[in-house]
Amino acid sequence: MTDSPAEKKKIVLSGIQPSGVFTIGNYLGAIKNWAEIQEQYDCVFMVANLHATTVRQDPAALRKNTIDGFAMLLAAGVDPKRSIVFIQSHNPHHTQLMWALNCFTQFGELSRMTQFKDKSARYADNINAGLFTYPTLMAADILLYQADLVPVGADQKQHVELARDIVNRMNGVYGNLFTLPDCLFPKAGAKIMSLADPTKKMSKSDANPKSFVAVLDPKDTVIKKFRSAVTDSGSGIYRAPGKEGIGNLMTIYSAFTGKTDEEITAEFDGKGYGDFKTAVGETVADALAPIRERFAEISADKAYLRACWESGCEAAQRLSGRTLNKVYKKVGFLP
Ligand code: AQP
Repeated sequence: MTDSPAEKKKIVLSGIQPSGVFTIGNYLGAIKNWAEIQEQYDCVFMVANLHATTVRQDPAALRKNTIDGFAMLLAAGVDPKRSIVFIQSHNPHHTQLMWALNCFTQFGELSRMTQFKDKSARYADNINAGLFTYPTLMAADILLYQADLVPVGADQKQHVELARDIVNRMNGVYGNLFTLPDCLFPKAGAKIMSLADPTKKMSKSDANPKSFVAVLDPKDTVIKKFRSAVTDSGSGIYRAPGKEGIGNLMTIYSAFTGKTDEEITAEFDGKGYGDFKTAVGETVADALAPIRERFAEISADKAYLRACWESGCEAAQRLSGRTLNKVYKKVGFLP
């Protein structure tokens, strides 16, 4: 991170939940982009394991997914020397700031969050307070690091807007406590849909493993999953209503090859869905191969991995501590 005002870059904060193994949706929609923006911004990236527990997690699986998720960020090109990379639960400032923010957030505001409404419908037997206050924890994540920009999909925009409302409210009462954050939207075309139901987002916590391709899936599994992807019963590789499955495969193929829709349609002119699916599978598997190899190397070096998350946590706490101290003092908590 740069400290001198002449070099001051904007600060970016982003996180990913270890709620499963990372999919190509997570890779294309988030992690790949994180590796790319490190040059331009001062970045803070975290494995958001606190957020993951708003839904029931098996403790052993959560531990494994947290470690694997951290290793995956490094394998995909997030550089722990250049960016701050850490595990959310290692920094207690997040939950400490969250308390202060909770007291400046209205029940009505949290009730209006569409993700809360969606998730309460999906997990109707476990509508816990954590699910309800998820947006104030997310606001704490952002505000602790005085982030200028938050890379998010459209589904998270409402949460960043709530963080902005909290900033305006608390800055209005206490003076200049927090930077007002903005969304940083990824380039178009990054939303990857489920291979089992192309009208649904590909998700790592989907109970059907055929619905997603994990970054760590071996080559034959990747090809098999693409070959069994749900498509329509027609022919022709182009986008049209009713051909959402083919459209999704085109999005994925395009993201990994840089080819346009027209180029893809021309490349597969006269060929069947089977040929296209195999080509997508092989392309994706080959593109992921170097990441899988780096992941295996990094994961084998447990001491290196631990050293990375410990130094990441120290750097994170150095920054977040400044904000937390300022807030606690202003609110009236004794030092
Ligand atoms: N299908 C997707 N296409 C593009 N981007 C995606 N992201 C997730 N799925 C896709 C992006 O990945 C980042 C991390 O997401 P997250 O783990 O914080 O939560 P999520 O969006 O809820 O991801 P999942 O995989 O769907 O997790 P579960 O199954 O636990 O709900 C975000 O930047 C997100 O946009």
